[in-house]
Amino acid sequence: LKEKGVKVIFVLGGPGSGKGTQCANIVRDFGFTHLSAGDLLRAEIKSGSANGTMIQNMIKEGKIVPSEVTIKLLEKAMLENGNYKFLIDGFPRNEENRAAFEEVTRIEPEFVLFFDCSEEEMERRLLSRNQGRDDDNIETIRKRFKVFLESSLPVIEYYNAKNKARTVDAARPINEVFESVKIAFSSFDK
Ligand code: UP5
Ligand code: MG
Repeated sequence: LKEKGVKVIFVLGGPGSGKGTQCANIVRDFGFTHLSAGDLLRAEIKSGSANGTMIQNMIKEGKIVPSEVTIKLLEKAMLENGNYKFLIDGFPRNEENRAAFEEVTRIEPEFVLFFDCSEEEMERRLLSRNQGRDDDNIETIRKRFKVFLESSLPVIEYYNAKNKARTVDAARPINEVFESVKIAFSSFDK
C-alpha cells in the first residue's frame, strides 16, 4: 500500500457526529474513496464469515472489534480499489488500533479530521436515524459513548499533540459543517 502511494485521512468523532454524512460530501468534491470501518464490519456479518457472530456481538455491545479483523478488511478494500486517496471513517478507535495499523501498513495519516459534537446532539441524531442498526438503541448508544470517551478520544488527543488533528464543530447543520470540512481539506492538494 505504501508503495502504491496510498494517502489516508482518518475521519473520527463520536457515534452520530456525522462522519458518514460528511464523508459522502468529501467523496463528491475531493475524489476520495470512503471506507467506513463500521460498514465493512457490518458487511462481514452479512457475508456469513466465520467472524460474523463475534463481530455482531461486539457491535451490539458497542465494543471495539480486534484490530487484526478490522485492519484486514481495510487493507483488502484499499488493495482492491484503484484510487489512492482514502477516507478511513471510524477507525482507529483505540490506541491499539492506531499502533497496529501503522505497524502493519506503515502508513501514517495525512491528517485526522475530528467531528466534535455534544452527546446530547449525537443521541438525538442516532435515535432518529431509523436505519435498523442493531446498535441504535439507547442502551447500546450509552455504551458507545462510554467507549468513545475512554478509548477513542485519547487517539484524537495523540494526533492533536502531533499537530495532525483538524477539529470541526459538528453540532451545526450539515451544510455549515461541510463549509468547515472544506477549509480543513483546502491545504490538501486535490
Ligand atoms: N446527521 C448527520 N449530520 C448531521 C447534522 N450536521 N445535523 C443533523 N443531523 C445530522 O449521522 C448520524 C445521523 O445524524 C444520520 O441520521 C444523519 O442523517 C444525521 P452519520 O453521518 O451516520 O454519523 P456517524 O458519525 O457516521 O455515526 P455512526 O453511528 O456511523 O458512528 P459510529 O462511530 O457509532 O459507528 P460505526 O459504524 O463507525 O461503528 C459501529 C460499531 O462498529 C462500533 O460501535 C464498534 O462496535 C464497531 N467498530 C469497531 O469495532 N472497530 C472499528 O474500527 C469501527 C467500528
Ligand atoms: Mg457512520
